[in-house]
Amino acid sequence: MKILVTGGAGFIGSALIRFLINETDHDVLNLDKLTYAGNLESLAPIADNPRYSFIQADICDTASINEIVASFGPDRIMHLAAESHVDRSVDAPGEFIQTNIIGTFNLLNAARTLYERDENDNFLFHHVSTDEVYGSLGEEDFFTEETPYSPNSPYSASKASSDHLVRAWGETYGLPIVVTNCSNNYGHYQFPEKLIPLIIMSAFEQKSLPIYGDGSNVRDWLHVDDHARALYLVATSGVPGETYNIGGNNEKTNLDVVSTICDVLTELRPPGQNLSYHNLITHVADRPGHDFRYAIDTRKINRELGWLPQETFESGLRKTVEWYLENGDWCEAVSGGYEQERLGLKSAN
Ligand code: NAD
Ligand code: TDX
Repeated sequence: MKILVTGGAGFIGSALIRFLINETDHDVLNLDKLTYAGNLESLAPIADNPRYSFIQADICDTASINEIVASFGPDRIMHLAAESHVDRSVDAPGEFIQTNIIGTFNLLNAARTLYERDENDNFLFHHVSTDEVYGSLGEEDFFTEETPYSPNSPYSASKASSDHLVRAWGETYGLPIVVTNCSNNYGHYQFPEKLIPLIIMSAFEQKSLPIYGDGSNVRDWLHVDDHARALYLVATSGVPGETYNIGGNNEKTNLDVVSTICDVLTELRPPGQNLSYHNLITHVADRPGHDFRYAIDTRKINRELGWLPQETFESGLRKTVEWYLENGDWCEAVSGGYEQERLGLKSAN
């Protein structure tokens, strides 16, 4: 099968491509603009494989996208390209509207043209989305595939818009589509703006560890390799027209996550005498519109596709800390001008 992956140089996209190349026999074309978040170093382990190829392109560039989709003629489009960081969407929402909404619209049009041209019964457009489209939960309850959309940040609103476009292309034009909504991912090759790598790197450099607000916000953490397996299963066995929620059944408060990272680091890299990673924890101004809790009801994908996460949070987090400690070169290479500064305090528009 020929699979076009958009955003394959990003965190989840690169994990997916490493999985597709190492564990399946499909041909993969990676289409990525290589924004600050896209790094071909993350694909070094499979870059020389003859089943893998890369093209640098912007999903907002209609002519290029039409040309690439028409000439590659994929059986699957797995669409991950997006602006993905909530704090950046608070500072500068424009790119999120362009890439996440207009870019998805372009890709849907190109997919529709291809589908009508080839009449390929095996074609599927898989849109990779987030649980943040459902908004924020209180102490109880879980997001199901039936939970009404209620996005709160410019990021989640743009992803919700793109989910709706994908659904509409399925209903109106008969394009075979499937949508997955996943909880927070963590693991190796994640850009160090996100909570877990940010905290690991800052702690290691003895910088303060910023916790937004009181740290009681809850996220449901999933290891990125478990997500990649789930995405492949949905892309190959999911029912067109359906949505599948994907989550780790791993709810943690942010304070718990940061404390656990400090514990693991203390064991792996004991801090100097009279120093403590925990003492670096600093409560800072809360994120505007900060969703309190995300938690996924994964029964549909468990029951219908037989998917279960394999990594526990404890083992996955330890591996992740070890990976960041051993891969300072990758972190330096990808960081560019970013130095773990605070983002998302409505500094621009
Ligand atoms: P990421 O920011 O690490 O990577 C995004 C990739 O998309 C980068 O390689 C970037 O270069 C590329 N890209 C951005 N704009 C582009 C454009 N205009 N044209 C082509 N390529 C472009 O993101 P991620 O964390 O890997 O997330 C991937 C997808 O999964 C996103 O759609 C995101 O909304 C979704 N998601 C992420 C998480 C998470 O926890 N990270 C959870 C659920 C869903
Ligand atoms: O420095 C920080 N301090 C802090 O307390 C950062 C960067 C974050 N936080 C908090 C905010 C969140 O409650 O940690 C939690 C996780 O934050 P992020 O890593 O920014 O992730 P989140 O906002 O939950 O969104 C992530 O999961 C869903 C991804 O970035 C999205 O792309 C995905 O859709």
